[in-house]
Amino acid sequence: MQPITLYHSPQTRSAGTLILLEELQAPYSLQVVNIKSGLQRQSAYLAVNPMGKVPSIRHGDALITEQVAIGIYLADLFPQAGITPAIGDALRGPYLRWYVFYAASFEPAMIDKALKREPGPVAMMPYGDLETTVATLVAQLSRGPWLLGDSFTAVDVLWGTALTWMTGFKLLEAVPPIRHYIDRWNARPSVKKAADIDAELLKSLNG
Ligand SMILES: N[C@@H](CCC(=O)N[C@@H](CS)C(=O)NCC(=O)O)C(=O)O
Repeated sequence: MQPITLYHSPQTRSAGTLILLEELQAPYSLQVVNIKSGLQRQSAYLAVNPMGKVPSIRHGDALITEQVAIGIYLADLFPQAGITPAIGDALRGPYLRWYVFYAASFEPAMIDKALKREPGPVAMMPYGDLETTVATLVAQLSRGPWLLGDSFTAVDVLWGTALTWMTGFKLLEAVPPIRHYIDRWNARPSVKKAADIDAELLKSLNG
């Protein structure tokens, strides 16, 4: 296996990738890009991700950006972890659906809300309207315990981390299906492990 490097800044979206690597028990090394110091806008990192955003990963010679692409890629690389519905598995389609729904609909809706942007006409918006977007998620989570039902999969890593910060910032109301999902998510050892890694990194960055 070629080496995997995660470009990571503590307590950002790249924490989700860190947790996923832990869930997958993947070998990896960390390259810290402290976004508070503006390293993401310097040429060394822009050569990795011209968008100046984390996460990014390097796997051998391949650079992969965008947390959703990284999540799908890494989960496919380590099927032995048992959290990746394979091509041909009945859960594969729904699995991809919820990955893409996050990036294409849910997060844009939440950011529009956070920035108090006036929503455009429903037919023009990639997510339609905020209420339907949130209701679609809540209906799915109500089936529980995980997004795809009984099986915990890699897509839960994306949603667990995102719903934790979105409810933490009060962008999203923690109605019971969301709250119970977040509680289940935060009880996973990988979440604690990544939080410990971030705490150590923050100590050295601030110290
Ligand atoms: N579309 C990107 C967004 C990543 C993103 O927004 N990352 C933030 C950290 S949470 C970032 O790198 N911000 C630094 C900056 O823009 O200066 C993804 O999904 O991976």
